Amino acid sequence: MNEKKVMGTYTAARERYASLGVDIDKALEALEKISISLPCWQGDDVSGFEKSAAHSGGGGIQATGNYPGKARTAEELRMDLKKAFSLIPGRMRLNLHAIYGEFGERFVDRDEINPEHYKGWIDWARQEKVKLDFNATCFAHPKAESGYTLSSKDKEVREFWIEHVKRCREISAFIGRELGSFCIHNLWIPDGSKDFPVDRWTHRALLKEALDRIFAKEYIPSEMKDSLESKLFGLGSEAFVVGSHEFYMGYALSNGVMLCLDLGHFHPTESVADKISALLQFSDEILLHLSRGVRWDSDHVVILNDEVRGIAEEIVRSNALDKVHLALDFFDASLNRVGALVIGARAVHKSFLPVLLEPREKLQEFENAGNYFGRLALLEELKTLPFGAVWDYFCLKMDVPAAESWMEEIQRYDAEVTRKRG
Ligand code: RNT
Ligand code: ZN
Repeated sequence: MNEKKVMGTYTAARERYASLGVDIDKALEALEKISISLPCWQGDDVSGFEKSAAHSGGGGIQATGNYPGKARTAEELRMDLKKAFSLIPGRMRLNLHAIYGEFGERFVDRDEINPEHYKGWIDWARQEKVKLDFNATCFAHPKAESGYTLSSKDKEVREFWIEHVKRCREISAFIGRELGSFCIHNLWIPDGSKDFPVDRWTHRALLKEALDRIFAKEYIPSEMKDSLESKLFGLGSEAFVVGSHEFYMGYALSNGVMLCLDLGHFHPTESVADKISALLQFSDEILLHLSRGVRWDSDHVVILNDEVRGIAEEIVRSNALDKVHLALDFFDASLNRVGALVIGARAVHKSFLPVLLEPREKLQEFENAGNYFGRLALLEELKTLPFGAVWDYFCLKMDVPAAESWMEEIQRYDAEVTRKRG
């Protein structure tokens, strides 16, 4: 889309918003500050770079599809991510999983990883002006095949994963220190069972004990912050999940750790948006895994749907933009992987714009006066305001392609780069 066209529709939109008393510049200033953490695992179907047959099933994470050209090495993945970043406006973060270390020729097991293995990523992040987040990988490993990791009744298995997660926290702090910005270490474990257990208690008691040992070491929050991610059910954990929402909410609130809410990890009719203003009364920060649940899957590519808009509304209306950390979490192997990242990131970023452009005072006034007709009518009218024209202008301002013009770049990259991979 050319600049002249963008400016034309933007000028008209600006007038329309001005008639409602909305300050577009202020909205765009806030939009510019929003940063979203991109999941490195969308680039290669959660495969990672471990050199071993050890990396096998176990852990309920399963990408489906076989679109050609997934990244096979750290270099390829970084190249793909750079392409994605070039098509996304705003400050970027990259979310790494422990299995994405650069381990050299030797097999390095999860209880042996150290900051050295992530130096390549840190150097790259510094060069690209990207901040990093980190995740322990407690799945896709023979020691996760029983369905239990930190909450396993087998002491050896438990100790192995405790050591892994401790190291992941250490690595996260190292990353944060090196890059001069906090690194969020998120912990999700697959623990649970396909059928109804008779003993839920012991697994939860063991998980609590394991977490206490893991979190015994304190780190400086400006270097690293911990978060805990619950789930409702997963592949192979349909009947019981040890780390349920109540479990982690209890743990997080009583231990000063952040909670991570994944949009795909709740009952389909449950509103994650509604939880934001509730949790933030008791916790300073939360992490969101922006995902899209479809039937039994919790990891489809994020789109601009009502759920995502609802999240953006709640964050902005609660003045919580600096308290809620945003991360995308999906892996879809059935379409161009770089394009999927761009779709998700642009959708989330875009979802904030209509809320930032709301005449909030007016709406608040109606509500306080009990004028529910006014509130509902204005909210309905706001839905069709030309925020797309403002978004296009914002993209140009941020030096990334406006409107659908970025699609061509993905198609070119697909033909010239990713499809040529063996
Ligand atoms: C799994 C969790 C978890 C993972 C990533 C890969 O259900 O959502 O966050 O998707 O860690
Ligand atoms: Zn998640």
